[in-house]
Amino acid sequence: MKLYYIPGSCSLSPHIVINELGLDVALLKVDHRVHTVDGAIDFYDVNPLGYVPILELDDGTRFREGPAIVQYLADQKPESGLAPPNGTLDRYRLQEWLSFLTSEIHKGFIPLLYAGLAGKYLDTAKPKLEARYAWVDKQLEGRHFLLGDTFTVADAYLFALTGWGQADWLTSYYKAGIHFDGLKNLQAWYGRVLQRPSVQKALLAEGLA
Ligand SMILES: N[C@@H](CCC(=O)N[C@@H](CS)C(=O)NCC(=O)O)C(=O)O
Repeated sequence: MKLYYIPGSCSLSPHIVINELGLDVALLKVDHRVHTVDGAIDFYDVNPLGYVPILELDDGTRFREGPAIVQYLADQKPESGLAPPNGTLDRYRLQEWLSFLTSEIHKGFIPLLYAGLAGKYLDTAKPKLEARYAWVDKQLEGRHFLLGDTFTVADAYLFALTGWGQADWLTSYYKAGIHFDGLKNLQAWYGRVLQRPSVQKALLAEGLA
């Protein structure tokens, strides 16, 4: 398999999941400024929509969309517990989280990114995203991870997104970072996830450690 990724982007989520599972996946870095892979392949030939993550199977089949990709990966080794078994209530709970993360958090960051460029939207977009994070903080009360005691692909996704709130390398885009100061549960969760060897390995490989 191959994973097309942009360092520090949402593709960090499947990258962490691959490390958790110990899967043999080649990492192909996309240059987001010119949309090429290794300076040669036109990334629009891989994904006409131009975005990562893309997972390519050995037979050439390609998957888009992070939430689908991480579930596909987790299902390669169900015993890992990274995704609860299909058809169970917990699996739908996981999908509930992945949908929330993709629409309410992931895409909640986008207006901030453009706000840094255009000087607009911050006043409405930032408080909304901060309110979502405050809600996540409450959900983490008394829990180690989003679904309970077990780390799942939803934690990998939230980790990849949450790094954007304060990332130094994004300050050229953001006018202001997201502040997590009062969110004790979120902070403790972030520290726990950060310590995982799969996460450290992914951050190192993407040049973010
Ligand atoms: N709906 C997609 C969105 C992925 C996405 O937003 N990817 C960003 C990085 S986080 C990207 O590749 N942006 C580069 C571009 O669109 O040119 C998913 O959830 O996987």
